[in-house]
Amino acid sequence: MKLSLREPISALITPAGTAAINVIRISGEGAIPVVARYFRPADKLLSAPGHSIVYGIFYDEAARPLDEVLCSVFKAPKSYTGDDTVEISCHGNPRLAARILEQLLLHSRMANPGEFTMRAMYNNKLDLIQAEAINDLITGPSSKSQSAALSQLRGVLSAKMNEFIQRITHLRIQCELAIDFADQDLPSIDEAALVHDLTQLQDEMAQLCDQSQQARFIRDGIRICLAGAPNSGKSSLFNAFLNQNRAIVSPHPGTTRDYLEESISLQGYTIVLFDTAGLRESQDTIEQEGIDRSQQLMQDADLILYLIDAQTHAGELDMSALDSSLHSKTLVVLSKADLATPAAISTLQDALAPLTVSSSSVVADDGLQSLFTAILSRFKLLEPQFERPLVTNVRHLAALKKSRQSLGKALSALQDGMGYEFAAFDLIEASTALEQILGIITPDDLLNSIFADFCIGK
Ligand SMILES: Nc1nc2c(ncn2[C@@H]2O[C@H](COP(=O)(O)OP(=O)(O)O)[C@@H](O)[C@H]2O)c(=O)[nH]1
Ligand SMILES: [Mg+2]
Repeated sequence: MKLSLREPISALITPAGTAAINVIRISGEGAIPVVARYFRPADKLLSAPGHSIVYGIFYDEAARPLDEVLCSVFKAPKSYTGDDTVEISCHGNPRLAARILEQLLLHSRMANPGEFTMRAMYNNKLDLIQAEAINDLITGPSSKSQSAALSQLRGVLSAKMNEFIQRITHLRIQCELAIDFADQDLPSIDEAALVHDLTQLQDEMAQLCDQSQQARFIRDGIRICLAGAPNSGKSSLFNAFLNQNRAIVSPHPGTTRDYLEESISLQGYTIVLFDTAGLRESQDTIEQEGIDRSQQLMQDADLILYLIDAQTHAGELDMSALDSSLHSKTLVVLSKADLATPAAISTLQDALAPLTVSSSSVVADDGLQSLFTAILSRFKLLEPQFERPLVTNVRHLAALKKSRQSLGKALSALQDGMGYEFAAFDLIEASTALEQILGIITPDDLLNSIFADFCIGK
């Protein structure tokens, strides 16, 4: 899909529905005269400076007044898109907004999803990372995912990518000089320094890739599965996390058969929490199906909270129900801590080492605090995250990995004495991958698919 970057495009930019006001945006060459066709006083709109608001009446094609509106005027390049833009605020009746948009569409085209932002990118108002951050900022489910998006919008990650590109370019120029002057009697380049810089760059990229796992937790939330023997207190803990009586709590083992799923915010991070059927051998086919589902949820979870009743130790022996491959993502919770002595808890804790153990009580004051801290520290989410660049987007991560691979190839080329030509070629590949992250050179198809995820009006 090849789109003209000049023709005016329009869309409703507030949610379709009854509200105090609705806003319709038109942007592109001639956007202001298009609105002026339907707006009185037209001359006031046509002569309005950028960043001003003009009050007037919007008429339809047949010169019937439709609504009293405010037109916010933005002039190129000082607008969201970088082109002339008018945002018409009308009364919040969806039919009115539709009528106004209808008139504008006689002289403009309906904007595609994300097209305003796409134009902003083509007009160098923002790079692709920042454009994608805008979508994340709109759709981010938690305050932390929004902070991460905002930091990307403010250019923290872009700055890092640009720095990487500059450093790669610097290395490439040295390789190219070495090629050009190979047969001359000039001082040769310092190959040890080149290898050193290249290794350093590769390490920094590797670190950024490693941190992306954590970034995924910030962006998409952490999937936590409650598991353990029947009656160990899973449903009670589930309800305590949610702060409501969502799951049935009962002293009868085997109450929870199907699983329950709810999203909550834990200190600004999204947690997707699953309450599951207790793990035990069961003759009941429905309960057994529930237990099979619990096993599957444990496989898919980022963290398993495995509950052991601190008083009765019931479930302790059932640790065998937990596949040993899952131990590394398990946090053992000694539940009902209010019913056990600190000494008993500490003995249990020692017995369960080297697994990480925390305790909880849904009846004691602050009985969940140490568990919350244990969860967040496990994902290294206790320190502030957002001053440093974070790769939260899979597309960015894939490109970063590709770039790091190319650096690795360049390094081997140098170390194996294959010649600077090879190293220079690999370095070009390495920076190309990063340029794709920023949208400097990104194929149209990819751009279209990225912006297709946006909502219309953005
Ligand atoms: N004193 C105390 N009792 C609890 C606690 N958590 C759960 N219980 C009780 O333990 C029983 C089983 O709880 P439930 O949440 O249904 O366990 P599940 O089968 O693992 O889901 C219920 O009678 C709860 O009231 C706790 O922290 N302290
Ligand atoms: Mg239950």
